[in-house]
Amino acid sequence: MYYQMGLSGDRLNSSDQPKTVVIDTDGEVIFYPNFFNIQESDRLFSALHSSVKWRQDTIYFYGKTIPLPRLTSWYGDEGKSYTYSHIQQHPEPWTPTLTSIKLKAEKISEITFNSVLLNLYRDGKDSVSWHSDDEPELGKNPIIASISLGGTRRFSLRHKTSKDSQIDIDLPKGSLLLMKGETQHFWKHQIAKTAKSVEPRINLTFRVIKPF
Ligand SMILES: O=C(O)CCC(=O)C(=O)O
Ligand SMILES: [Mn+2]
Repeated sequence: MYYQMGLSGDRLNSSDQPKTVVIDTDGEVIFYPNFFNIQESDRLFSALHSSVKWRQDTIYFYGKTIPLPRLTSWYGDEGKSYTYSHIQQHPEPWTPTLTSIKLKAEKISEITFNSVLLNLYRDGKDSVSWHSDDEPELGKNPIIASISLGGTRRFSLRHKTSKDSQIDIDLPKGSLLLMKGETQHFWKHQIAKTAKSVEPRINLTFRVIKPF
């Protein structure tokens, strides 16, 4: 079966925020479309776009150095380092803007995060390929709060062993996608490239890095 998720999905109103359950099998993914309103989303996008220390990282692939198809940055508590796509990341210290977003994400996630990975997708050619956030530093069954600002991009989830299990969901500005339980064990996710004209997008994934 092929699902097209949109704002018309099942809506549960157990909290003050409208939410949609995207996955409830082999993990849990919950979508909050209006986590930030449009005005607040635009303000945060501008603030982060101009102030974050964006980096062009590279990966080493079959003997070649390849630039990642997006800019990234890593902020977090001092002393937390993290390996992402074989890149050792040292966090920048929290800024007031990032701390304010973190506090709001923590309230809804009911967990204290100690780091955030930011991605800047400059246009439709920027992407992140199929992966799970299953690095050992994240521990078993990590809770990841993923916030979208700027242009809408399509996020896809695919079960690792069930065929035809792809779920697509467009992530508009101001939305929050919460991934928890066994999601990273059973599912992969991606942001595919698109030929459509899209505005730049910033994604923030708040995470908990465990001590080694
Ligand atoms: O941009 C997104 O929505 C997802 C980013 C992502 O999966 C990651 O950075 O691990
Ligand atoms: Mn990810």
